[in-house]
Amino acid sequence: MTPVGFGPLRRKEDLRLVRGRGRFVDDIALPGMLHGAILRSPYAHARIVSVDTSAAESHPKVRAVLTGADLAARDMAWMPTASHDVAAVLACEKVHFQGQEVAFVVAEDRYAARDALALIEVEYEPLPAVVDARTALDPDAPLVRDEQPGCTDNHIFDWESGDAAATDAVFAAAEHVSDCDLVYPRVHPAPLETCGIVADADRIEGRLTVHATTQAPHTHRVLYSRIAGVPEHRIRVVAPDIGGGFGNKVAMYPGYLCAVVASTVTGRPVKWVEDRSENLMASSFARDYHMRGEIAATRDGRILAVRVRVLADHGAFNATSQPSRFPAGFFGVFTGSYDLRAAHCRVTGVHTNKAPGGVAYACSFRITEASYLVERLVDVLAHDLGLDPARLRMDNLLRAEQFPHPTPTGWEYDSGDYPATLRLALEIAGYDELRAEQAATRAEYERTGRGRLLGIGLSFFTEAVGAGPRRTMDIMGLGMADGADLRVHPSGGAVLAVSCMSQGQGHETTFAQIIGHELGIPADQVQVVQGDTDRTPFGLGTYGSRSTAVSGAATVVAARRVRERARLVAGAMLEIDPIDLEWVPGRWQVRGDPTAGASLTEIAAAAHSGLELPDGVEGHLDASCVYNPPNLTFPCGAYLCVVEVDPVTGEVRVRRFVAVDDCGVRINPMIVAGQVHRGLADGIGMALMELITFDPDGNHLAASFMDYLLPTSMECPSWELGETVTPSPHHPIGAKGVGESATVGSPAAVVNAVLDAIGVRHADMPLTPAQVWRAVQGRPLRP
Ligand code: PCD
Repeated sequence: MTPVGFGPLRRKEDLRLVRGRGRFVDDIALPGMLHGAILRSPYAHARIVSVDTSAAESHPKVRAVLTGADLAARDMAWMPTASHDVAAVLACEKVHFQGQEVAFVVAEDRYAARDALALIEVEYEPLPAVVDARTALDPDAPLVRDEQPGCTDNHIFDWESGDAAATDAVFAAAEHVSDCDLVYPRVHPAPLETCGIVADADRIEGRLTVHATTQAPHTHRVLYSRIAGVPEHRIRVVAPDIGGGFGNKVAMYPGYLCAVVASTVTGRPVKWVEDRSENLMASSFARDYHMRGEIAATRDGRILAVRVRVLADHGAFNATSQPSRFPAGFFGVFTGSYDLRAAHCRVTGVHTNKAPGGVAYACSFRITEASYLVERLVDVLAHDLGLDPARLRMDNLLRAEQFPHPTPTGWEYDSGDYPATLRLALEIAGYDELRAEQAATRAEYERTGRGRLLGIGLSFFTEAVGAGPRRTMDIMGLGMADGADLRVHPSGGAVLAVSCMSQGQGHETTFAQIIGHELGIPADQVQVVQGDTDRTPFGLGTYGSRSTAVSGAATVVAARRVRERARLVAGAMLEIDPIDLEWVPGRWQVRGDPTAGASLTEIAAAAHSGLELPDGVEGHLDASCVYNPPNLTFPCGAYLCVVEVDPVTGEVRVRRFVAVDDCGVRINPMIVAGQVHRGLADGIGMALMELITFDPDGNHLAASFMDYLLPTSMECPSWELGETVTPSPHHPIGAKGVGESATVGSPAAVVNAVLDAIGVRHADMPLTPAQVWRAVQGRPLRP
């Protein structure tokens, strides 16, 4: 028997996943299945003069070749994006970035499809490319989107948040202002499993079945329907096991649509799975924000206001996946965790000749950038004023009694005890002893010119996760609410169907635990169904750490509805007014007489039996819920990183990492710890090694894991975790999301630690040995 309710329960899905019995998209083989491959542009910017597919078509194993013109004939050459733009499915008149999709070959096997790509003749007329966002708005910049009528520049949007006048006034009167230019470089979610699809268009039944790597099966079904013109009830989207998403599997990619069209054209199922380079070059990137931050304070360190100017590089198509009214995502939370008088930011989005996207890679829509900005600014301020960064944070954090806290940019933080969280992190780390050790190693270094420098870096973050409410948040017009359907069988076991979709987060376990907690039955008596639009209720899916906050809440409410139905049935069974029954986990019993009652198992049997039920009581115990969250949940955390830097080589070793997270009530603390470990590794990766970069012609310089470095256990210390618990006041079990928290909070802690070690005010990520060495030497840094 597994335990009932919340607690560190081993993940149910691991039974199959750790034995190699997971079933991923590439494991699917349908009878007669063909294989697709994509021809991609070698140029970042070029006009397409001609495309000749005849040689490829005559390859003996090739069954179809699709070009932009073929898709244009079906009105499918362009698809809508979640950010009010369109993106090319297959390029027609020109290519906009290196790796852009130009043609799709379908053949009897993957090798033949790949071989035939080489037989396609494309004549390109290369054009100058705009690669650096900082030059994208220059009057002579090449126009990325000149195929769009009326295009005169590379400008996408201007967006602002906060009160400009009030902020300017605070700055004008402030005793001290610190500022800093920061780049949050382009990085990639890089899930271990790349993106893929098996599309099966059944001409006889007129049905389209799609097995795909998608974090949002229902949203994808709506998109297939809108783009391909097939009604939703004839489309089934199935997400099987997914090998990591991290936001990379939220968007709709050209390869998916090409496979759908190819299956329609050939009448056979078509599989397309991208390789690593394709994933790194062409699917949704993240970040790429150029930020200028200013922070106003009193001379003794009372933070008053923050002012920010951002240039956002959205690549060739504005294909950022985020709620449609938030062009810069939730960047508005750049005020961080502090008690500010005023704040204002202005974000300008521009096109460049780079892959489209700007995905919420492990943060709720641009909060990683926002959190990094403010946590770096606070350290810059500490540096400029000669204050201790821990003290400075402690003095300025929002206090527990200030919640719910309306921020100067219009958010309402739901709950938190920030000082307690920071205090705990400092305590676990032994902050004062660390500072003493740092002083000793520095003195030693100055005396001998040898040794490593110790650095201590802090960050405090507030995440905003669990989008909607649907009143203000939608993706392409679909309000951000999610459903849960709960069926209780005659034997008392249950099947829960949810609209969210696990990519490794362990939903089969945690969602069963939620039911277990609410109904008092063991989690192994609850089967969780997800990732199949034919079998699950509608909802927007899993990203922005919204599953627990939204689908989890829907699950709680559905379970409580089941409990209320069970009460009515128990009343009939016990021949007593249901009012006189009370719930003890797993059982309705007569108030004041614990011996008289019925367990949920007995009630379930009775609910399906011939028992005479009162008028209006339907029988069975099934219930469902569509949950429209009243607000986001706002988890927080205090992180402390200790590094050792070799000033001679620039090498950084992360010696310790303390992470205290507050995600409200924890359903499964073991899974939460795993989620935090994952995000901390992410932070080390982004801070020290991950970078998608381009040469001036727009050639992608990080298209393999030889160049795009991911952190491994070798670079990670043994994590030291702590927790505080301030339940979300509006979530039915007080839980807040946590999946992305550590990715949001950790980069700043690592960067702050490295810069603290070498005594440098600012240097941009990634802090590779070369970058650190330049910083130590006072040489120009990587731009
Ligand atoms: N939890 C608990 N408690 C609490 C919270 C939470 O227990 N309080 C748990 C749950 O239930 C789950 C997990 O934990 O199981 C998580 O959760 P959440 O926070 O709600 O989240 P979700 O929604 O579920 O998920 C999502 C996330 C994201 S978003 C991301 S990036 C990442 C993360 O998740 N991804 C991933 N993590 C992970 N992991 C893994 N393994 N894999 C993956 O892929 Mo985005 O927007 O998409 O970018």
